[in-house]
Amino acid sequence: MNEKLQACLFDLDGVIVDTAKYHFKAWSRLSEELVIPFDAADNERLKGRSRVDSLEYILRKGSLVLDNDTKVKLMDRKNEWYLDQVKQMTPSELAPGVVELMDELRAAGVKVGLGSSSRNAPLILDLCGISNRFDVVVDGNSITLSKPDPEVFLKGAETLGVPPSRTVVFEDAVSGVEAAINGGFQVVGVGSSDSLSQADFVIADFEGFSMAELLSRLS
Ligand code: B16
Ligand code: MG
Repeated sequence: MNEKLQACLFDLDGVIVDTAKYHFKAWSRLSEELVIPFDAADNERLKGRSRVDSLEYILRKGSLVLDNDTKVKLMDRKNEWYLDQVKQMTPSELAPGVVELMDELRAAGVKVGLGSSSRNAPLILDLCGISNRFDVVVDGNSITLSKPDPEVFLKGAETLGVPPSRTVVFEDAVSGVEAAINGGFQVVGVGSSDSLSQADFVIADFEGFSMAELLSRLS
């Protein structure tokens, strides 16, 4: 076993699959109904944040104060619209190269886990046919604190029995990169190096990215 790499935790939305576009459509529709402006920059800020944190952000933006029951109803509606799109998902939406990397890691004895804020993670994994490829799944159903709190990744590493310093997190969101750093993990940003500059290093995508390259770029 490699000493510096004993486990990898993958974020879901934006790393394994590109569901940000579905969140964007659903939050845009809700914001439109509430007559609150919502654009791509807002959606970027919500990446990795929980459903309730996302709604609170939009309400703050519109200076709208609502009671708890109304907030729950709004979140349920947003989630219905989100699920209308998610239910059409197939394995063809998996990020190219990500499953190959996960399989390579596991074959080399590196544990592989999911660390996602999404409560819809089990459904998405199932639709994409990858539920059985993880040694642990930690998602929005089993955490109480949203990224940038490190709870989701700490729970994953603890369940795997691997210290954070020997675990690499793959993240597409600024809040997720911060969560990984806050937990003492090494972190690979997936996406743009402009916004994810806090990560140890950034890859644009997983195409052609191997375990050998990961090891060579880890400090
Ligand atoms: P849900 P990740 C996050 O997933 C998304 O990035 C974020 O946009 C979303 O609000 C959050 O999950 C909660 O999702 O409404 O499906 O429970 O990136 O942490 O995998
Ligand atoms: Mg994400």
